[in-house]
Amino acid sequence: MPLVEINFDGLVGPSHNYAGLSLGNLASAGNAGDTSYPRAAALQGLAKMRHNLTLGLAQGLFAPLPRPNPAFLGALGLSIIDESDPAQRRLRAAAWSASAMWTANAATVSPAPDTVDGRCHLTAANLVTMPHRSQEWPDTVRQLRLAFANRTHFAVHNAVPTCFGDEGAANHMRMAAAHDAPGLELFVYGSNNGSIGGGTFPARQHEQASRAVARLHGLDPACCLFIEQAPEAIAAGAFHNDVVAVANERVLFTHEQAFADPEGTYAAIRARLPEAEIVVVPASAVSLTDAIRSYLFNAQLLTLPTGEMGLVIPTEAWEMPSVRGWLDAMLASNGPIRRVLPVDVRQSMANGGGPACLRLRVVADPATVDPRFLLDHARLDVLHAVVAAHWPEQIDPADLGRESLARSVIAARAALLDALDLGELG
Ligand code: SUG
Repeated sequence: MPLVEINFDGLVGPSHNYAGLSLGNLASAGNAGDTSYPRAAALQGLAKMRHNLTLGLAQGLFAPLPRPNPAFLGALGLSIIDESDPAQRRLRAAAWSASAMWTANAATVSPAPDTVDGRCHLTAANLVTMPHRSQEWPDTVRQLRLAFANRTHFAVHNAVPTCFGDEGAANHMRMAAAHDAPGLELFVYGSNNGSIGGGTFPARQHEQASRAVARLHGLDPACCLFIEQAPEAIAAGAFHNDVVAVANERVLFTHEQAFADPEGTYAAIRARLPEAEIVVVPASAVSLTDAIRSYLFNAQLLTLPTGEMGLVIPTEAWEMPSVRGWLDAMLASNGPIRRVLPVDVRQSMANGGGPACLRLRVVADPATVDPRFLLDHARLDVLHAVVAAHWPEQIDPADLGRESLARSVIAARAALLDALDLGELG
């Protein structure tokens, strides 16, 4: 059976809110305290999934995790209903965060053609750098173990030890002649926190975490590159590599300031994958600041059924003059990316999550995946109806901890799991 790329998008959870929890993520900080619109956010996400499906691509889904998280709150001596204690505002917001929607951070994935045992390996990401994200992985791994339960084809690993921060596929790229051919896996880590103007942003990906994942997946060391992210990219707000670079098959699409040693990185890629095409956007055309503000690189670079490559970008990128100018010139040239496809995911973008953050790529035969995690138009219609009926219209951060909101958010997720026949995740 054919191995194809399946994009597993995270459905935006009913507790989606803007709490300003992610130091180094400029959108999260800039929108802290704003009113969020969970229903609109989830419908935007579903429209993006439908867009990919309509392009003729395989599309999967991960369900939101339990939020507010009773296990996290309980371990901190806090309770779900808590309307009175402003001192615990950040911890409460952490327990309510819908951040698991950004499934590019759920795990790192090495497809079967790359691994020593010929299985697709997935390692859940520990996400330890941010408290609100550090609580995700035990529930994430439960979901991965259901979706990829077929042990002939998949191996799912627990997160690596929390002494080494791991943010999953957001700091991992794979290049190959084709999805089903053996690939070159690129692990991007930060060894220095980014500092600018007296402030310091954390490097979230530790090199040792990346190396551990490569060993756990049984990768051939000759087919792995460990690449340092440019500290100035972290300082400018690229808290993950996928904010400044994305790869698909033989193409790497990158900002020239993404890596600490760009020329050395390109040479190492070309030495191992001679057919590699590296599309570099110079800072003279799109500054690092514009690249990060627009999320041009937080794009889904996809091989379409026609064989052409398309770039699914956020509308913010299409609307930014410097980015639009560069994209127009690229489309007029003879480059490998032939189509640009803007999508509206503004509610997620306002927390620093673009089209690429919202999906985890798994190269596999869809017939080997639990069908409850795969989508077609009819299942999308069902999800649309559940979200329209149950997701709160809006959340003010001051509402977190309120009993009525907690009840409606918990009931909304239960309705979704029911519709997906995923009661065991309850
Ligand atoms: O981890 N934002 C997420 C965005 C993740 C984007 N993912 C990738 N680039 N792959 C983060 O910083 C904001 C939550 C808040 O502030 O309420 C947040 O978690």
